[in-house]
Amino acid sequence: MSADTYSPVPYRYQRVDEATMRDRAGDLYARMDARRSVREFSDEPVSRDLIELAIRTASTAPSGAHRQPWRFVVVDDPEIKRRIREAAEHEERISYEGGRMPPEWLSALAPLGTDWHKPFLERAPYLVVVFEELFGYDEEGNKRKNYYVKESVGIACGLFIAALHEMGLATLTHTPSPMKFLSEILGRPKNEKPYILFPVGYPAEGVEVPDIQRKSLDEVAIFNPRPSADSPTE
Ligand code: IYR
Repeated sequence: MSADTYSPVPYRYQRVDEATMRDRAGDLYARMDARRSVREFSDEPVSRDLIELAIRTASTAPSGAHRQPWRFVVVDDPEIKRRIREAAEHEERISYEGGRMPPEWLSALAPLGTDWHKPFLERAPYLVVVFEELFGYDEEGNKRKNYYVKESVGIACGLFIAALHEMGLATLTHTPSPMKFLSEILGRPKNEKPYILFPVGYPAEGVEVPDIQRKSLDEVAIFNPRPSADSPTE
């Protein structure tokens, strides 16, 4: 743990020339643009050290007050995976067929072809369940606040997805809802809340994905906007 006073060290920064910057950025963009969420996995095993490396990369994320409020809970035990699938499908069935998801939500999901069946929860070699650490504890056991927890954990999850994709593994940002069963099955303490469940593995042979497009740069990036008459002010 670092001291609770400001004691900076030099940043080992290595500048590269602009051509190299463009090459690297272009290569990374092309690789990331080829990433797709998949819902069907091969049961081919994946070495544990690869999962550990992806978690290390995820854990380089910036976080509020550097609290690093993420926990990556890794499951490859078939019996635990079975319990997770059973509980997730129970909740998802109520969501999809028991009226918990309103028609508008169901129609938003229609192009993704999802339903309450989640066989990937048993078939993928790993389930990585990310928990947000809502608060921590100091040395005396008193509660210690964390900051920007959702933002921090979201950034870590983004890096995790990128790390998996870079090594050729597939995943899915799965959020069975509600997710409380994950705390129970995995015996997590009350200061941790389930955030996302990532099945991780190789994609199933011949897997298909929804025919969806990414927004163009113009749609997602706005340079130097000015106040306008119809922009909301409150
Ligand atoms: N949790 C459900 C429903 C679902 C919700 C959203 I938002 C998605 O982008 C995809 C699915 C499920 O996992 O099927």
